[in-house]
Amino acid sequence: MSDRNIYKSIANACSSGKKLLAVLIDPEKFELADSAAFLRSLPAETTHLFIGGSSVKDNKTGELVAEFKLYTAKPLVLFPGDVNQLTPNADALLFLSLISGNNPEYLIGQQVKAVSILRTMKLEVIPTGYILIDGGKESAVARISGTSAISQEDKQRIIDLAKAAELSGKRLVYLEAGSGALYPVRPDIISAVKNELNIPLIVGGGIRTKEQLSAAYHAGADMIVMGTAFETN
Ligand code: 1GP
Repeated sequence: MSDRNIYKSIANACSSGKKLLAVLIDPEKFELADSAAFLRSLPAETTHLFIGGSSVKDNKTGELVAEFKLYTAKPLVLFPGDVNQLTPNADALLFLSLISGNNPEYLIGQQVKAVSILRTMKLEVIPTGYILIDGGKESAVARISGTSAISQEDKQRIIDLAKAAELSGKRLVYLEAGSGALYPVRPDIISAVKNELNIPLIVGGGIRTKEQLSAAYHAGADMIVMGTAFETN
């Protein structure tokens, strides 16, 4: 457990216009022995490390968090696909609700299962509205949750979902095109959502180039999540 207030630092960055960059590491696809070199190789702009995957076996998440703690002081934030990925040594947890889909297991089922685990952990829990948007191919999130991504043509629904998340008490909204998406969430969607929100906006999925990164920031993303770009490069 950490005594840092991760949410407050994200919200402060958001209100002062500082842009945040989270690098996502999937413990299932990562060699622990590479930790030190990997962390050294990240761009200086990296502000957070997100840790999670669609399905991670055994205690790989806990092992990865413990190993990373040896080499970095950056906040380690859990971004879990399910309750098996909760581990006490992280700095915070994105408590995700997949509000774009109608699968109760990912709207509230996993969250209820998490409670008895979280009671033992004292993790900082950040309620997050998670919205899956079409990125040109079926994502692991869609496959595992059995829900469909929202078309980028359905802009008003994306805006309304994001606002509904805020009005329901979520502290963050995450627009997700899916890891390895062929194309990211369109800038005009990001700016329309941002215009409606009073809480920080995270955008991820399919962002690989500096141009895509700055387009998403310029449109209003407070934090961008990149995973695949750092897996292959
Ligand atoms: C996935 O949004 C993240 O949950 C990151 O996506 O791997 O495409 O960068 P990429």
